[in-house]
Amino acid sequence: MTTPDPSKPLTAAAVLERCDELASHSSLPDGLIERVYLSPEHAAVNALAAGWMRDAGMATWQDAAGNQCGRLEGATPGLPALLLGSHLDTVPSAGRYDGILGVLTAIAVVERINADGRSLPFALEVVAFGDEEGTRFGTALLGSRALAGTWLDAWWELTDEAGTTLHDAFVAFGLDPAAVTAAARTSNDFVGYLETHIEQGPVLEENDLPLGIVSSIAGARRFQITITGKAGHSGTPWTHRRDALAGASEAIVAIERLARDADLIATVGHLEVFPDAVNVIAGRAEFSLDLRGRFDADRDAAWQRIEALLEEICSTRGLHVAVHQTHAAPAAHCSDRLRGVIAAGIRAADRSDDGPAPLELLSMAGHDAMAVAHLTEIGMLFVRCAGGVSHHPDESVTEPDVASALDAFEAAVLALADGHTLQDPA
Ligand code: HGY
Ligand code: MN
Ligand code: MN
Repeated sequence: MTTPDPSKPLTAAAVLERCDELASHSSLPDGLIERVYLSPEHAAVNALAAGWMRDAGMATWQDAAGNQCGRLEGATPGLPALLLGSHLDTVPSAGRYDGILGVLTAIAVVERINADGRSLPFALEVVAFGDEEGTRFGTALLGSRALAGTWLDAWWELTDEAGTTLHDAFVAFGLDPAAVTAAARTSNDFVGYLETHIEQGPVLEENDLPLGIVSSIAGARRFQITITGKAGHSGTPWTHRRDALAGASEAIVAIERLARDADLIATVGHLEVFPDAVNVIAGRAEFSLDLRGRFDADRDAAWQRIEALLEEICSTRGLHVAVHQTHAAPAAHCSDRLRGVIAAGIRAADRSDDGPAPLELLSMAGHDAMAVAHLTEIGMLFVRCAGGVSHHPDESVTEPDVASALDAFEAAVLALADGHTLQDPA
C-alpha cells in the first residue's frame, strides 16, 4: 500500500499507483478487471480505501449497505458535510479509472486540506459506493440509493448469475438486510455532493481540454426483452418458421434507428438465444436494452414507440414479446452553485482566470450523483480519458490531467468553503 508522506500532498502519480493497486482486486484472471457488489473483491478494496481515508485524517466506517465512508470534521464537530466520492465497483472487463479515480481524488483532496490544517465551515465526507454499475444484480446505483434513502425492498429478491439473492449476498458480506435503512442519510447531513469522474466520452479530448463541468446527467432506463417463437429444425420451410432470433435482430436494428432519429442513446449489450444450436431455429431470444437521453420525457416517449415497434415486428412474425424494466433513474441536473465552484476549481487549476469559460457538457453516462441528487445539490468534474474509451481495459488518463483534476477538485472544495457563489460558467 502506498503510505503517503504527510509532509507533501498526495501526487497524481500516487493516485494512479492506487488505481493500479485497486485494479489488482478482480474476480477475473489475466489482468482483466471485474469487481462486483458484496464480493470478496469489494471487501478488499473497502479495506484499502478505509486505510487511505484514515491516512488522510478521516474517521471511517462501512455503512449498512456496504459503502465505505470517511469523515473529517470542519471548524466545529458535527457540522453538515460536503460529500465527495464515487464508486469502486466495475463492469466486467473494465477499465481502472471509472469510479475509482473519483474515490481516490476525493481522499487525496481531503488529505491535502487536512495537511494544510484548513478548518472549513463544513465537514468533509468521502463515500466509496459499492454498486454504481448494477453489474451483479442488474439494478444500478444500489449503494448510492441506500445512502439517499431510496432503497426498495423489492430488490432483495434480485438474483445474480449464480442465483444468489441480494438478500443472501448482504448476509454473506456480513450486512443485515433488515438494517439497510441505517445507511440512509438526510438532506440536513450535507451541504452538497461533488464527484470527479472520467468523461467516458470524446468531447474533452476533441476540445483539447483536460477538465470539464458536468451540466446534467442523462436519465437511463434498462429493460429485459424476451421474444418467443418456436424452436424447430433448421430445414423448416420459410412458411412454417417462427424464429425468435430473427425477430430480435430486426427489433434491435429498428430500435437503434429510432433512437438515432430521436437523439437518444440505445444499447443492447446482452443477448441470449435458446436452445442456441447451429441447426435449430431459435425458440427464444432474450436481450437487454439500455435507453437514455438528456430529457426523461423524450426518452419515455421513445420507449412507447419502441414498445409499439416490438409488438408490430412480433405480430408480423408470429412471435410473442415480453418486457421487464430492470432499472430506471431520472436525469439529474447539476446545481448552478456547484457548477460555479467546479468552474472556479478548473480556472484555479489552469490559472486561467481570464481564459475561456470552462466547458460544460452533458454526461450520457450515469453516475452515483443521480441518486444523491435526491438528497442534496450535485456537481461533477469531468476528466479527459483517451479516445473517450471506458468500460474497457483500454480506459486511460494521463498523470498531468489527474494532477489538474486534483488541483481543480481541491480548489472547488475551497471555493465552496470561501462561500464564493461564482457566476455560472457562460
Ligand atoms: O451505465 C452507466 O452509464 C454507468 O457507467 N454505470
Ligand atoms: Mn461505469
Ligand atoms: Mn462510473
